[in-house]
Amino acid sequence: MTPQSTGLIKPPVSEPNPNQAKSNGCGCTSKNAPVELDERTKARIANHPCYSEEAHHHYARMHVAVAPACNIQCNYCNRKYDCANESRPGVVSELLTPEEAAHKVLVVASKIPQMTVLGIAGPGDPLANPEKTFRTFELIADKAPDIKLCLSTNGLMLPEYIDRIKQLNIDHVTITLNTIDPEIGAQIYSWVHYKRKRYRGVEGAKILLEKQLEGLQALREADILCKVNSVMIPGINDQHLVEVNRVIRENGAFLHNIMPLISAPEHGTHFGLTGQRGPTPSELKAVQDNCAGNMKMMRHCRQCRADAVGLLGEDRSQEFTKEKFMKMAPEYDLSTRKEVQEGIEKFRAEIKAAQAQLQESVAHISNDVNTPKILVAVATKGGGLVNQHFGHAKEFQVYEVDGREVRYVAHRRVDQFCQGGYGEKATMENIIQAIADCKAVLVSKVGESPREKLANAGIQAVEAYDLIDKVALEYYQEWLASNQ
Ligand code: CLF
Ligand code: SF4
Repeated sequence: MTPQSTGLIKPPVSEPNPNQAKSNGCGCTSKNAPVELDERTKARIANHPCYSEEAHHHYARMHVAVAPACNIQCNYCNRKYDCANESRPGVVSELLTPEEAAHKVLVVASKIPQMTVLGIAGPGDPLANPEKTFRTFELIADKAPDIKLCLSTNGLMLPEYIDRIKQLNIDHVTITLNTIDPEIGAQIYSWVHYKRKRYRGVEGAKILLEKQLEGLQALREADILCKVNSVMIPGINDQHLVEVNRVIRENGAFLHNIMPLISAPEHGTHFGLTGQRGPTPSELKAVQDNCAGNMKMMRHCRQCRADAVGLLGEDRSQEFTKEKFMKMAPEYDLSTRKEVQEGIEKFRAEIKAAQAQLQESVAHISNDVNTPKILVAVATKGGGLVNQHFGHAKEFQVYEVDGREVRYVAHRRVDQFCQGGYGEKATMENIIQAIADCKAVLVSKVGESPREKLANAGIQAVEAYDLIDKVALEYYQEWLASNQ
């Protein structure tokens, strides 16, 4: 079924989105036009680690798992586990009451003052559990007013709750919208439960898709920032996602997060059991690149848990299990949090100044010169720095470098190389496979043995402790000189 199929949901008449790519004047948008944000939007996302790629190096989010029920069945979800629309498949979170959740948020807010966002993303659909979800938000808004509230939903009930969302000052909402075509939707959703009735196939998908677009429009009208998640399912919606991107942009979405389908058979999902594969990293990147000229694309999503805590690349949820956090005092202190966050902002300003200087120093590379693009992997603990030992990395961030720009494109999860002081052969192979398309890996330190193995695989290990942009550009110049 093509996007032009007769079943396509007709999007409502749209108004221009102020944050989409600039038109080139002939009505279509240039693939290379930068997506510029207005100042107000920039301020609204400045410390949201999902909505701002830059912020994710510095600020943390947390989720509370208060919403167990769901009103649809996605073929990539097994309801024994957390909602796979906003969480990593195969994970089970500890369910909390709104009061327990509020206690946990206050505990985390004091232990991790750079935690700026509270999201509710499951373990089912937050709007299929409206009372628990909104009660939790109410408690947080009352006790920790500086924390931004964030909600992720499949969108079915969004039009019904838009006023409540606005009232509660929930400024960021994610809709998982995988298609605008009910025929494609019928291959993704096995049923939709709406107003006490269960609908299957195209009929069910049509209801869901209409509500999702209606919800998206309503968010725009209510001036609430909306991110759209789309799960990329090869052979089902992969070719269609560019069309999805166009429609959501026209209807007010601010950011598009195309996530890979994860369909391990052991998760027991329909797709997992029927052999539906997920996309390769290069297939995912190709679709993201195809959409990138039109609106901001999120590429740093970690498909986190419904009880995730910490920076996006780290998982501190085990430090705050129910057994542990219920024994901790909720010592939320607004002034300490402000102080820490002011320190972060100072540090960010310094990084920005250093990056601006860097840009000046590479400005001599003419824009006319078509310098090749390469990928480099980076070991980082955050802060926009190369600052992690090769052996300690549980993921590598991948950047595309062309001599002028250093652009975040993906992250690759790996098994940690250093395990009790010893690196394992199998772990090394797993790491090399994960970053095989990178020319170099930028790390604060690396041992002789892994350095040699990386070199044998054609990946140069570069040791540095500095700005990611700086180290990547310096390496690029070296690489270019030896490859010309
Ligand atoms: Fe949570 Fe989602 Fe809000 Fe972020 S996560 S509800 S927008 S605060 Fe972020 Fe996690 Fe990706 Fe979600 S990395 S899965 S996009
Ligand atoms: Fe699962 Fe989330 Fe889909 Fe519900 S909306 S079926 S919880 S992935």
